[in-house]
Formats: sequence, C-alpha cells, structure tokens
Amino acid sequence: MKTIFSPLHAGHAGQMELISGGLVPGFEKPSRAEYIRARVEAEKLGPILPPAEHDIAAARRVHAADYIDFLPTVWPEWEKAGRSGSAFGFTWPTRGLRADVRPKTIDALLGYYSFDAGASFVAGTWTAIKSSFDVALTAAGLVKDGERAAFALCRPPGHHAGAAFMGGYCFINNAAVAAQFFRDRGAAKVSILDVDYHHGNGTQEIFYARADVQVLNLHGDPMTEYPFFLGHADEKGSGDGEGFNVNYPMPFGTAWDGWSASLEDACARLEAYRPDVVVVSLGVDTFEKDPISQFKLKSEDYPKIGRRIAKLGLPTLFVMEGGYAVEEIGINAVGVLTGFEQG
Ligand code: SP5
Ligand code: ZN
Repeated sequence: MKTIFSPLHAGHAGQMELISGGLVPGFEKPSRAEYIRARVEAEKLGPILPPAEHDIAAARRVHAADYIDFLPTVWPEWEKAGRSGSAFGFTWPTRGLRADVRPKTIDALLGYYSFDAGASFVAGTWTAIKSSFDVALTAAGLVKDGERAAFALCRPPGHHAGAAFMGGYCFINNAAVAAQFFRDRGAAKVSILDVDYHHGNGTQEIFYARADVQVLNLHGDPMTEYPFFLGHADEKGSGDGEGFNVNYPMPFGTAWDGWSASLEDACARLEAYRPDVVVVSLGVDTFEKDPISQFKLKSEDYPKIGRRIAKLGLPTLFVMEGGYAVEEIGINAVGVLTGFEQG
C-alpha cells in the first residue's frame, strides 16, 4: 500500500489548547506523524510519496466557501492585531446567541468558525492544513485510479471539522473531502467508517441529509466524552439521509470484545449499503494508553481491525485522524494497515 505524506505538517507546532482547566501544549503534535511515517518505513508497508497540490475548490464541495476563505487569513490577521502565541476564539455562538451575523474582528471570527478552543493556529498552520488536504486528495486519486487501498497520512486531522467550523484539532475535513472527490469522479455511493475514539461530529454534520454517503461512527458515548454534543445512537440522518448515519456510542473502558461487536455491526450495515469505495477515518486513540481517551484496545487488536475492513472487499482509503500515545501511534496505525494487507 502506498502512503502519501507531506513534511509541511511540521509547521503546525507549538500550538496550545484549552482543556481540563488550563492551556496546555497541544496533544496533536508533529511527532505523531513522524512516528507513523517511521513505522510505515520499518514495516515496509510500501512507498512513501509526497502529495500533489490540489485546487482548494475541492474543499468547498463539503465546506462553506466563506469558512475555507477564512482559514488562510487567521494567522496574518492575528499578527496584525498584535498577537503572538496561539490563535483561538473564546466566545462561541451557542443557544440564544446569533450565528447568522458574521462578525468582523479576528477574535469574533475565530469564535464564529469554531466549536471549541482545540483547533488553534500558529504561523505554519494554514500551510499544514493545505498539505493535509493535498495528502488526502492525492491518496484518494490512487484509489480512484485502481489501487486496492492507499494511506493518507494526514496531519492535522479532519473529522471534527464541519461545513463551517473547526474544532478538536481539525480544520478541513479530509475524509469528507475525499468522499466527495470519489462522488465527483463517478462513485455512486461512498461509506465513511470512522473508528477514531471521538465522534466524528463534523463528518456527520456534513453528510447528515445525504443518502449518497453513508457515515458509520464508533466512539466514546457523548454523554460523558468529547465532543459531548453529537454522536448519540438516535441520530440516524435527516430527509434523504434518513437511515444513512449510524452511531455506536460506547462507555468508558470498552475493550476489544465490546468494540469489535460494534465494528461487526457497522461492517454488516456497510455491506448492505454496497458502496463503491470506503473511506476509513483512522484514529488510534482507542488505545489503552492514550493520554486523553478511555477505551482499552491493545496493540494486538489493530491488525484485526484491518483484517475485518479488508474482508469488505472494497477499494479503501485510510485517512489518518487521532491518536495521542505517540510512542505507540505508529505501531497501532500501521498495524491496521498491515492487517488489511494480510486480510
Ligand atoms: C482528532 C481528534 O482525535 N480530536 C480529539 C480532540 C479532543 N479534545 C478534547 C479532549 C478532552 C480530553 N479530556 C481528558 C483529559 C485528560 N488529561
Ligand atoms: Zn479522536
């Protein structure tokens, strides 16, 4: 399997996030991607190739144009306002406030276009976001052109980013962009299987009213886990999309037995849907030693995930999402991919 990787991710470094009562260095850090890249090499998964540059117009197919246009302006506007550090908002348009009026200052716009203070900007962030988008589309192109599978080693991740908001370390929803790319290049139906520990609220929001992209999400129960405000089992899609969104919220402490039962059900639904291609939102923050998560998967479980996905017998694009136990992130992420290749 080919891996697409860009060194430009590394410019998104040193950013802070607001979590558990304080500002802390971002868990989503450059070494994550480097550990994965090193493991791809060590396991001889296949060649590691740079992305081709893609027109940002492909992002506007799933995101609002004004949101996409805003992203490259953040750091320059932040500096113009005399700021340094990390750029993030501190006021959000929740219930009872107006989200229909676009405000003007950088602080106001950062709040307007985000749902938390977990996706912050430094000088190299936009370049990293664009490179991650390019990585996803380049890898998607390989699958469209007939490869059985490809690995988009995206950083920053994407699944928390919705049509017009960032959050949870995510800016452009790489998996959603890739799914739409397959649709625009002739795939009639696409399934997105999101195995990241956190609910992919952005992906769900983007495709919620659509029947042409099935979204299956395995994650920590939002009653107790981030992102808290989406990801319940009763969210099944709306309008034309009714029945094409499926959530598998699971309690803290879920280990392979419980988790794999959800995976089995998700795969059965995927098989019944009969998509032309599968996009896997590959987070490995389900790992027992993940510093911000509460599931109990072991390193030996990740190849089993890959083998089950391979059994679907469909062209498959793996898109990297979360995973914060950096020492093991390569072992676990590449474990899924080698499992897939053996399956
Ligand atoms: C892509 C992705 O995995 N994004 C995850 C964003 C999670 N952000 C908030 C996590 C809150 C975790 N709280 C537990 C803190 C333990 N020190
Ligand atoms: Zn996650």
